Amino acid sequence: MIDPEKFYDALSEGSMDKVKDLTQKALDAGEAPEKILKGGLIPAMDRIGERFRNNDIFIPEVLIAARAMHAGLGVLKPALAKSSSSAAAKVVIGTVKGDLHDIGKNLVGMMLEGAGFEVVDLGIDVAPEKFIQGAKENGAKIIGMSALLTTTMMQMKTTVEKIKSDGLAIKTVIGGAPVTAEFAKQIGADGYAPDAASAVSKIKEILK
Ligand code: B1M
Repeated sequence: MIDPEKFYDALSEGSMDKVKDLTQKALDAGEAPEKILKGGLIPAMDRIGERFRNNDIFIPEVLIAARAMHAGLGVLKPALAKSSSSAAAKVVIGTVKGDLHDIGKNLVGMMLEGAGFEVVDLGIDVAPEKFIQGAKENGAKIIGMSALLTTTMMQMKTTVEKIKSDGLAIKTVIGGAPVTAEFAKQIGADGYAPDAASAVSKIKEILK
């Protein structure tokens, strides 16, 4: 049984040990890793975001919550990897230039690895040229971009435009809280996914 309140309390305290413990206990109780994510960790982080928006907490608190979230994701990673598998193809992922948010991007990476993809994670603050260079160097046919800020979303457009103007056969999938399917269509991206699990299905669909 996943108790979202307990996950929220542990994230608010920034307690890596508590978050790891709760995650491990849920796994030991037979809960599916995806359920622990959607029913525990993600709603807890959303509540942290809500309090941040309301100026109820500030960046240091958000940072320690994010660190604790990473600790929980670390416990889930092997379980997510076991929960599904598919053909290995390379996917380059990263958070766009000017953007330092990496929790969602890391989740996408984990789910892709869990689905059998080989993930090349370029990290945060990735410029359009770096995405393209990363894909070329690794022979990846698809780039996954994440953006959490309305101000950095346009970096996705720049990357898509550069891929097209260079005539490269590289597909793009985008996501992140402010990103929408409509925006993806507007900028000519090949796909949009609202969450990490759908990013996997979208990438599979595009590579088919
Ligand atoms: Co920032 N931040 N932050 N922040 N932060 C947001 C995004 C914000 C919405 C908070 C708010 O105001 N309520 C707001 C953005 C407003 C806007 O642009 N509209 C904001 C702001 C303003 C800022 C700063 C500018 C604050 C400041 O300095 N004044 C600053 C910017 C720094 C920068 O990037 N240059 C900043 C800094 C930070 C921290 C460093 C403190 C920290 C990041 C730590 C880290 O990532 N290591 C942080 C955090 C943690 C957040 C919130 C609270 C949580 C984000 C998160 O990790 N969510 C966030 C509020 C919120 O979103 N509720 C907020 C959990 C994560 C699992 O969700 O990343 O959305 P998410 O990923 C989802 C989907 O979006 C999707 O899958 C995931 C779920 O399965 N997805 C993809 C993500 N990428 C995908 C890619 C895909 C497909 C799906 O395909 C490739």
